[in-house]
Amino acid sequence: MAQYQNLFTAVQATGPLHHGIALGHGNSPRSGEPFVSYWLGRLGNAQLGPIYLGGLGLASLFFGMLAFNIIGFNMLAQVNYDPIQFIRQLFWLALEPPPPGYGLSLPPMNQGGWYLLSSLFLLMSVMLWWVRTYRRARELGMGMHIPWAFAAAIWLFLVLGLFRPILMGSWGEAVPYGIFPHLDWTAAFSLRYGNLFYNPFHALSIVFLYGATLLFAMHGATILAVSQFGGEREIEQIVDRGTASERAALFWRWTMGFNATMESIHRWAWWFAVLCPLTGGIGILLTGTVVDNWYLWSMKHGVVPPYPEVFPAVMDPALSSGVKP
Ligand code: 07D
Repeated sequence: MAQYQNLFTAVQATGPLHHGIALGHGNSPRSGEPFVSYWLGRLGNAQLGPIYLGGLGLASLFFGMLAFNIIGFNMLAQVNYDPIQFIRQLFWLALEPPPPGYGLSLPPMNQGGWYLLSSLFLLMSVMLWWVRTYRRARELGMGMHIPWAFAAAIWLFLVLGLFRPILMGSWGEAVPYGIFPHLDWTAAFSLRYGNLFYNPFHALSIVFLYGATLLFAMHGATILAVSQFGGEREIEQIVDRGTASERAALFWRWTMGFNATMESIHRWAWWFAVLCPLTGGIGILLTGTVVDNWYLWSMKHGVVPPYPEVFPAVMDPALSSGVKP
């Protein structure tokens, strides 16, 4: 018997085009004529638009485009404005922060000045977008869960690019813009501070990263598995017996003895996701400011056993001259 499957066969409910609820006083009009696309409907809602742009959205896009263009044109200049080389070398190109010697002062434009300017614009863009999420949620009478979760990500972004460089006294500590360059920075950062795996907040951050992924997989799978009983009407079913919700809950109670509720699973997921950048930001803020070498820190606090006596004493490589005794 053919069974209803929903892993790839998305349900497409198409009705008349809908412009969304009426907007109150002080709102901008929505832009764009909405239309329906079958292929978009395979991924999400089939209707595209209208979008609410508003003043904040426009301003955010404006500053975001400025940042993007400053980064892009700096990279283009590095390949002598050769479009072919720009494409070929794109993953290796970078806009780097100022060299450490400039501290927190303003360097010449080609010595990190462009980096600082683009960072300012990127920051303005992200902050304006945050206010936009806040205001749109308010307008729809929603809770503030999305803006506050976004704020947690912005916390890590600010620690990496603003708070820690200021505490360290140098813009040179900030992360370069570029695909491989930012990865190289990440690896170099870990090596410089004695392996980030030994930073307990990095470990916690990974727990929440993997944990959020696992919870989302469990929840997504559970809801798809009971969608043939109307399981996507998650919250309203919580109060009913014999529903998709109850089957979903029973599945987990049978297999692992405990189950979240249709409401609490979302709180679990929210906290795991939010705690990932929250703990991560704490870990980065402590690195180089409070702790200089996470491996030595871990040995001192009994997290890792010291090397056996057969080896010479381990010392912080950053303190050594690099010359073998
Ligand atoms: C970065 C912040 C939000 C970003 C915002 C950006 C735009 C862009 C662009 C206009 C993601 C707004 C910007 C929209 C517009 C233009 C052009 C969120 C961010 C708001 N690690 N590690 C983490 C693992 C190792 C290192 C977190 C795993 C090595 C450093 C996470 C492994 C080394 C840092 C994580 C592993 C190392 C991290 C990130 C395994 C060397 C961080 C969480 C299995 C490679 C960051 C405490 C996140 C952090 C971080 C996972 C290994 C270095 C949990 C699984 C040992 C330096 N690592 N890592 O949500 O918080 O990021 O550390 O090996 O700074 Mg790590």
